[in-house]
Amino acid sequence: MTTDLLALDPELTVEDRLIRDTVRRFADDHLRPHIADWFEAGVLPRDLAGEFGKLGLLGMHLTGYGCAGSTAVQYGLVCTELEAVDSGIRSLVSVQGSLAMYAIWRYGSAEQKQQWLPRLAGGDAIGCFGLTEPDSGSDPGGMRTHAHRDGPDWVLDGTKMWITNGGWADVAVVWARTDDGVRGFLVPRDTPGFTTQEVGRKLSLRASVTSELTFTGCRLPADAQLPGATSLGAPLSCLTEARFGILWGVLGAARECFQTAVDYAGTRVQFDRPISAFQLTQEKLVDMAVELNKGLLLALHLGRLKDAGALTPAQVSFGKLNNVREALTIARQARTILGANGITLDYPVLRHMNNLESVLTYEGTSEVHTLVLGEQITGIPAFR
Ligand code: TGC
Ligand code: FAD
Repeated sequence: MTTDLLALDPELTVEDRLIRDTVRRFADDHLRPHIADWFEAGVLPRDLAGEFGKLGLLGMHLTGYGCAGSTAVQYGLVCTELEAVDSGIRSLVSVQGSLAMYAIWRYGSAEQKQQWLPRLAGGDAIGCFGLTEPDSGSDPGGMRTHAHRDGPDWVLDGTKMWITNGGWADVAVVWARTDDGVRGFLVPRDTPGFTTQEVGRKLSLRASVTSELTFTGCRLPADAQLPGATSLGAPLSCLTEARFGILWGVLGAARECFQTAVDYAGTRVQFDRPISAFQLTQEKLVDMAVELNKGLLLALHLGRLKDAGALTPAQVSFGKLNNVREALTIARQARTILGANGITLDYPVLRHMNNLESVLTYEGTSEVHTLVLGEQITGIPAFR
């Protein structure tokens, strides 16, 4: 029996498979045995960042400053293995590498890169990325957080909401309105006036730190500003990086749900037969396998485009829209196959399903990505 119905595995290089299998082994040994408990308790051990740093996973697709310089496909494969455990674990890695580190790597000064990137790559420091606000999510251009000049300094005021890694972060990459448009700032943890508050009572992404960041008269030196970021396009370009990881990652969650359903259906007996022998169950498993493999094919294609420097943001929207939507459908189908057992934390499917509800919303909702593609097709932006 195989789940690799399109024979995609041989398409990977030996190095791709080595990296993937190393991360899968780490996940089996150190993450999978604990994840249900972490999710139930609503915690994630902070020292995982150091472990991921040692494995070279943080900012692995970036070059220099202790980053591994891996290919986009390799980064995608790692996201898949991490999210097969839990979306919260992939979130930790993608916010660190694709949002916080990428912003500094692409838009930071030489000093900012030198100060932060090696520590972030090693997991000795944690970063977060503050774009969303309580009143501006899909429309980040409506942000209220603002920075104004006071002599050579900047003074930052405002609130960011739903920020992954926020409560842990040693440095926050914060996007704010200025007299000259949107700019990015590096705000160290100990900056007076910078506080964080955890978002509680979550039913999704429980094994992830999600925080509100508040900035009250935060005085920052002139060199806290990211010199290369000169418009809203800068944070949006970071989102493209993170969305790329997500379109691979969710296939891990989908794979875990699919495999759980196949295993369960093979051993669960009703009406004197394993439920996998019923045509209706087989139809569900086939639908899941078809979408999972199509998603992988899409991810590999987009990964190769990215490695060739030819991937466009709209193509990333295509991948994020399709793969998250299909992963969620796969999780829901798996849940039905597990019957009542599917609602517990003894199996990963409802945990994944709940997580995927967040993934459907963050990094651009399915509606936003639909409108991005709608604009590609018609030439008419329908956002406003
Ligand atoms: P618009 O006028 O279209 O664009 C402004 C400038 O940005 C450029 N641009 C992009 N560049 C790179 N990548 C992209 N994806 C880009 N999208 C737009 C654009 O070309 C333009 O450049 P220029 O040079 O002409 O100025 O901007 P808009 O305000 O109309 O917005 C368009 C829209 C709705 C697509 C955008 O606002 C959007 O993507 N909204 C969704 C917001 C979002 O995804 N937020 C995510 C926050 S971070 C997060 O969720 C982390 S989750 C944790 C985890 O990842 O694990
Ligand atoms: P809204 O923008 O208020 O949208 C609500 C609904 O309206 C959605 O269905 C949306 O698609 C729809 N809608 C909005 N505009 C339109 C339109 N023009 N046409 C049709 N429908 C529309 N943000 C960060 O900056 N950093 C992070 O690290 C981060 N981590 C997150 C972690 C978690 C667990 C979650 C849940 C969110 C996180 N976010 C983060 C925030 C996330 O990016 C936003 O939730 C997301 O962009 C959507 O914004 P919103 O929740 O304000 O929803």
